[in-house]
Amino acid sequence: MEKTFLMVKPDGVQRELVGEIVSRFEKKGFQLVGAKLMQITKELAEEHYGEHKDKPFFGELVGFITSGPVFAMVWEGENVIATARQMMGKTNPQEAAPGTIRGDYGVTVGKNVIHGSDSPGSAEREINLFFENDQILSYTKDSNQWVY
Ligand code: DAT
Ligand code: MG
Repeated sequence: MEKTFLMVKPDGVQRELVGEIVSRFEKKGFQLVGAKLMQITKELAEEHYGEHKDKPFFGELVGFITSGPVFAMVWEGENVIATARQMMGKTNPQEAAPGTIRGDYGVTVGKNVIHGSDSPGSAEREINLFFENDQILSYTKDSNQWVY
């Protein structure tokens, strides 16, 4: 089954949106298989956002993502990578549709509440960057028989 890496950013944690965001993915029918509240180091932030290192906003991005605790998660489900991106909405909350997480809770691109892997390659890379193998669980969720 496909897995993706999702993370409530420091603004989402401070604004008490962790429960709301977890709830959206639970209600959708996806399965939580790993989660932790953590503080990202500068080194981890620079590696995680490595693809943006030459962008003008890179310094601001690293500063923001290390500015407070984040809630890192691994979710499992059929087509979860693309579906979670749809549920998050566009990167800029001003372009994100109402009903999406960024559309409902964000105002500016610099504080857009949630991160989600954008492809199978980045999902694998980001899961391995943030989680040890034994922090990702494999378990039967009985309600899956009503989802699949
Ligand atoms: P996404 O988080 O939707 O995958 P991305 O990978 O293009 O978006 O960018 C990573 C993060 O960088 C994004 O969530 C917010 C920040 N960011 C992107 N574009 C920005 C910009 N023009 N100004 C400031 N921050 C930006
Ligand atoms: Mg991205």
